[in-house]
Amino acid sequence: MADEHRMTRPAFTKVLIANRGEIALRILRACKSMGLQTVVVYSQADRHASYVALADQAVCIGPAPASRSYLDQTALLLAAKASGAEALHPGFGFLSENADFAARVEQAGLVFIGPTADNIRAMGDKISAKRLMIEAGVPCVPGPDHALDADDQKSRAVARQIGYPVIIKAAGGGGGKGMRIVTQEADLPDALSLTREEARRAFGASDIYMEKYLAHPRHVEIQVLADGKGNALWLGSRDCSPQRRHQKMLEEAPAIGIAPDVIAEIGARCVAACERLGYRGLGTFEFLMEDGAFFFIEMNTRLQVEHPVTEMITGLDIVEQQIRVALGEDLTLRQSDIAETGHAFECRINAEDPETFAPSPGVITAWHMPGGPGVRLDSHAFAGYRVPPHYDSMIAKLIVHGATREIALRRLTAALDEMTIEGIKTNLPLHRAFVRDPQLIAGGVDIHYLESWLKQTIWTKDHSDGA
Ligand code: MV4
Repeated sequence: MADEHRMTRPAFTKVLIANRGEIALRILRACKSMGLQTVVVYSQADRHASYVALADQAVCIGPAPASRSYLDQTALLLAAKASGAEALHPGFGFLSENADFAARVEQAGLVFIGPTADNIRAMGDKISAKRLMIEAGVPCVPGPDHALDADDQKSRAVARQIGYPVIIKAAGGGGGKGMRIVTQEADLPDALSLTREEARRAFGASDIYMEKYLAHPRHVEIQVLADGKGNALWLGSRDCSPQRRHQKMLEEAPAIGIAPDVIAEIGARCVAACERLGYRGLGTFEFLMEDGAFFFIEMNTRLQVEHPVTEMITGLDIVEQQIRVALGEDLTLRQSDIAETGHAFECRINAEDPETFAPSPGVITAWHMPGGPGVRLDSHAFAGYRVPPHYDSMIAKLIVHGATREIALRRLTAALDEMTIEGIKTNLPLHRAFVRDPQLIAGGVDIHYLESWLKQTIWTKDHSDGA
């Protein structure tokens, strides 16, 4: 009887979208396709955003600064209560990987569309995450799976055993914050105390750990989906190596140059880790790949910016899948149902000066978007839209798919050339030049490639707007 009830009555019918911009619209679209009611929240700076008018309900949660709106937990919970929402989708960034917030949402009687607070907490501590991965047989970077001792002599022995260069990381860090490379023993004591102090200040916990430093890896990640009831799937690989200051610029799926049996083995290990953890929802296992070997570095417990490239090669709506497992549905998909077809790229289009990377907020005066087979554009922007200065500068994602990497890359190049955005500066000219780079075309560039290309290439002459 109870089971029958659960089958017929969904856990929620109204979703509050606790985010903004492109991803708020993406989540809104998924909710609408599932027949779910939608509530969007917005700051005063976002009141004219397109998705605010498209949602069933909209609630202003505060002034422009994120700390007083999208990061204001109490305001979000009040908006949920006032609007009658029964679930909350955090999107990415903001509160999406805040375990305490996930717990508060659940305590308020709402469904958090994401992993459990315990899942988030376990992966948020990079040392505990590494230990769990080792237990599940996921290959990790050489180095201990415990925090470094307060006695620096012991750390010196650890570093000698690993071999220089080593990297010191904060347990509470991730995404490039709180890490330091050490190339020789003489530099170790300062690196240890500086990273500890940074960790204490930034994350409130001074635990640090040590790994072998990999000098020229690619950033390869595995998308997973789990229902928290023992069913987990891996949804292919992505290569997100082209980045600047830990901001990804171009992503593709699948990651090329990896033997199918090698990536399938890594995928199976990620699935095993999810099953051991009782993981629920979407997740990403991040790896560094060097000389054909894989090394786990961290797990992201959220929907990611680059999820569309996975959607393009698998044919799945992974936001819908994420919402389905949050509804309490069992995964009915099997690993054998997951097929990767063709190749996909994503360019992150930012409102920024393409040479200085300074943000370029303001009114978009012209907006022409590309189309045609295999071309997808995820954006909340339009002609007349004012890009606010208060948030992340990403205003659009151009995603293309093709039967082969070559076809997809040609479609990407053509689509970038078709696109017009006027009134603000964007990184479109940079993308147009980068997709024409022979090394990028060849594929398999490492995580440092874009930054060195930027230093060495005079790209502005050839592919600027109107040139
Ligand atoms: C590393 C590494 C080299 N060796 N760990 C940067 C962000 C965080 N996710 C981990 N990071 C790195 N960890 C070892 N043992 C190099 C990086 C790194 C990086 C990783 C992925 C994508 C871009 C990066 C840029 C600089 C450094």
